[in-house]
Amino acid sequence: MSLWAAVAGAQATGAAEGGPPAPRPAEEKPVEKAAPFKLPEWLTRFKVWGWANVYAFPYFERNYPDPNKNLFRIRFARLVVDFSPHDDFTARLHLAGEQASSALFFDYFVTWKRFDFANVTVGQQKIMLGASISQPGFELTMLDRPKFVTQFTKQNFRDIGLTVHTGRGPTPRVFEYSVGLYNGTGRVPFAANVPNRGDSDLLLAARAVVNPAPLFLGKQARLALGVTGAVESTGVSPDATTARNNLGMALVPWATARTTYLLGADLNVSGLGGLWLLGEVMFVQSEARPAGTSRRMLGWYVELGYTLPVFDGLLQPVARFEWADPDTSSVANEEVVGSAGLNVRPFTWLLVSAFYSRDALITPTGVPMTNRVELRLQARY
Ligand SMILES: [Ca+2]
Repeated sequence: MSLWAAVAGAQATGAAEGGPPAPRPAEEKPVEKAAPFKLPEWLTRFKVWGWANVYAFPYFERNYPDPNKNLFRIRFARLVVDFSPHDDFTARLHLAGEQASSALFFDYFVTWKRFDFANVTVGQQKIMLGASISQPGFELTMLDRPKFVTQFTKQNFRDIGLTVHTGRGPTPRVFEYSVGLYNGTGRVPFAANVPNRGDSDLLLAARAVVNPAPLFLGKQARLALGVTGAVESTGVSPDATTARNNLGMALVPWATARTTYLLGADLNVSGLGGLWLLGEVMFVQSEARPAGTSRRMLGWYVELGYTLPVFDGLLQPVARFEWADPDTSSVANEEVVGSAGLNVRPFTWLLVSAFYSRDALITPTGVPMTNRVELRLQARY
């Protein structure tokens, strides 16, 4: 026994050498405490979480064609199960209840995380087609993503395939990337038929982000510049339903084989004294095959927010301006949206927001406007 162990042992019994024996409490019976309930080890490797958004439309111009006319609707209702059977692996099942669709499998994939600079994700997953799409739904500063971001890309931004990417943990990074190859069919609804596609009908997507802020502005700061590129080849003639899973969704008007290219650039500034800035430009070109018609689309937006240094940072005024042209070869078909609102976070799990937006559709005969007031209640669990 070493000297330190001997001293420690003596102190533990209250009988250090040369000292009086420690008094023992008389007649005290040991109290039997119930052992705390412990989950089996394998069960702790599951994490179940999600979020739900309820929207309300207290003011909405009902002459405008829009499917969201009800006073209340559920925009997001999500349940995610992450299972990590081994430190190098994560498996995810992401269930979603979305408007105009029944419960769906959004994500089901496995990620191999052995190397932080090259994680590999295989399965159905979200494709990182720009800054707005890369944001999780529960972190959206505005009520929703810009309308054109959804229209220019694909339904739910998901596809089946393989992605190699940098680790997606909370540690800030100076460089992030993702490169993926997908079958281009899009998100596969549960038990629904999916059109067959030729072997060469693939979607290739790549994104890189450089964020030098952690090097000189601290770990929380983000000054990130991103670029995104994607190309998709579609061999079958998409109909109105399946086209929603192709790049450019239903904005590409012809039902024939086509090749579509997407290019995007974005800037995100956050973690600097309450400032939030997100700007993005996106260009899409689709070409019918074997040759002939082509369609070009261009859109951009700027989003600005500021977390006020009062009430423990509870209040965040936000605003966004977005402009989109779904066909650059024709005039008077552009759409301009301006919106402003306030986010309130009384608890970390609760977000309450109010937004006003004004949507202007430029047409050859005039500029019809739509004004609306929308409320958001988001709970995370
Ligand atoms: Ca135009």
